[in-house]
Amino acid sequence: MTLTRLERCFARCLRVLTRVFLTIFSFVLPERQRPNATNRVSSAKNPLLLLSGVQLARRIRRREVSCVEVIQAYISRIEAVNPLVNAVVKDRFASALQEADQVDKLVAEESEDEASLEEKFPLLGVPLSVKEAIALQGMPNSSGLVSRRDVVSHSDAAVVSLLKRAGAVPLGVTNCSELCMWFESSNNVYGRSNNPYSLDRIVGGSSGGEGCIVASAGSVIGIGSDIGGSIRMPAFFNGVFGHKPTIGVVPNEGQFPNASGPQVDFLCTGPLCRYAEDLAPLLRIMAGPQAERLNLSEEVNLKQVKFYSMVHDGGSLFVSPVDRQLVDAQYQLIERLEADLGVKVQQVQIPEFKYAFQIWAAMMSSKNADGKAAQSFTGLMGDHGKPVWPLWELLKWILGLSYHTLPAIGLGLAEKLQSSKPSSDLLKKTQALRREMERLLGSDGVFLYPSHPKIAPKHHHPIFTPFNFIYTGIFNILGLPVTQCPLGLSSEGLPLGIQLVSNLYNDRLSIATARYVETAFGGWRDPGKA
Ligand SMILES: *[C@@H]1O[C@H](CO)[C@@H](O)[C@H](O)[C@H]1NC(C)=O
Ligand SMILES: *[C@@H]1O[C@H](CO)[C@@H](O)[C@H](O)[C@H]1NC(C)=O
Ligand SMILES: *[C@@H]1O[C@H](CO)[C@@H](O)[C@H](O)[C@H]1NC(C)=O
Ligand SMILES: CC(=O)N[C@H]1CO[C@H](CO)[C@@H](O)[C@@H]1O
Repeated sequence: MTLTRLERCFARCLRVLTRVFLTIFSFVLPERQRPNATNRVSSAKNPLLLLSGVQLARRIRRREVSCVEVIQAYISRIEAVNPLVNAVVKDRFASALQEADQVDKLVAEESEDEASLEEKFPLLGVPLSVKEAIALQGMPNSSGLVSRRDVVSHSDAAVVSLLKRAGAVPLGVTNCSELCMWFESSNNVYGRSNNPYSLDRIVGGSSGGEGCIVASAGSVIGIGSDIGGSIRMPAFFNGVFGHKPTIGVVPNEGQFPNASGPQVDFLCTGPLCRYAEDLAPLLRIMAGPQAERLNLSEEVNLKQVKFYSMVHDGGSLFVSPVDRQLVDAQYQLIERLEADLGVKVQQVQIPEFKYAFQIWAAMMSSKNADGKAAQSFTGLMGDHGKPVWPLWELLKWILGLSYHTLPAIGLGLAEKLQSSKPSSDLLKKTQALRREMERLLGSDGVFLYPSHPKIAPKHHHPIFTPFNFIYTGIFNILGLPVTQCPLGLSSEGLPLGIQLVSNLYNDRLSIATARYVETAFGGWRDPGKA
């Protein structure tokens, strides 16, 4: 498809308007008084906060530390950072401490050897945070929708019960964007979350509270969901690891909103974590019996992996250019890979990435094989009651009377304007991209691609760059597994990162690469020391 003149003009106007608005915005909407002088969270002092989930579980099993001590350290940390970042929106500290006590009793009475305890409870006693939209028994299940503010989960989502069974101890639930469809985590139920490295910046979305609390050292492992980058964007903006698994291996049951129609083929539930060594164990547990398809225990020899790299999408008119610092970091990574592993990273230019947004939009609004379309967004905004009328909500919003956020209203409007039938040209492009990526990645390829064109923007700014999510979103259409991996900090002390993509069911390749990158670039950095 060649872009029509109208689209081109629209994209250009949007860019000019963005600049004008951003300038005006910074005057009209000055940020509220900064809550502390450094504008970020303090550093994590308790050494228990600086161990991976796997290491914590090992120490608890060996009775080197009590689970109560670990959980208490995390509760204190959340109490210290949450007034600044507003990531945990409902806690269950008292229950978590009781469960920790039971863990300690179990370990004390356990007659079995350590190995069998590990086998049974690989995450014994490890603190866990959960995105509010994913059901955790006794916790709210509103997805930031005001009409659902009193809905309480009566059971656990599938992944939550798998992680609980593995021994993890949930601390509470974390903020997300309204109906999980925006990349700033702000809504009229819980307010807005702030980036731990710079409180005047976004945490991303929709699993923004997860990215934020994991990066703040208020949690070590967490659960998010991703239909356009909702795990990877928050992981990127907050400088932690986030993995979108191969489509279909991790169960999505028990979240609101859940996928419907064609979206079932794009929505993935997956882990966020501070330490790369937790990625594989988390994925193994979250995938349940499906984990067998991933051969996660198979040793990966990175010297035999074929690496490919693309530093930008080829110049889509809808998307911001990639920040120079991100491009530089990607080149540094290439150099390190070549020097350390003796591989040759091949630069590729796949033309279809330029049309990623058009492809994503067409696929999301198409019908699935049974001719079913997705549940309408305006219908979800009405919580399965009467669909809301977005233009009316916009008028109310201007008067300060709407219960909905501006991005949600905008998405509702966009849905009304969108044609529901993807052009045959876009379908062809989608197939071409799918074939090209599968051919390139084979059974031994990893593709490096920016996680997002911009480093964590200031609050409100994503409204002017709504299509930037497509750097992550395109991989939902392809179903491929992707690990977002931190790549150090920018000159302003904000996280840099990259997406590592591998072929279907080859999650172990992107995860093994993430472990290497963590060693080479230092992984997560304490925001208090940034
Ligand atoms: C969360 O909300 C959805 C939609 O109302 C509901 O179907 C689901 O049962 C709730 N989840 C739990 C576990 O309560
Ligand atoms: C999605 O939600 C609908 C309606 O609440 C429910 O019937 C269905 O079972 C849910 N599916 C999943 C996979 O949770
Ligand atoms: C997993 O291992 C089996 C047995 O070696 C092999 O047949 C299969 O292709 C492997 N799958 C992946 C995704 O590597
Ligand atoms: C900043 C903010 O609005 N925080 C809110 C987060 O959600 C909890 C629970 O509803 C509220 O008590 C906080 O005021």
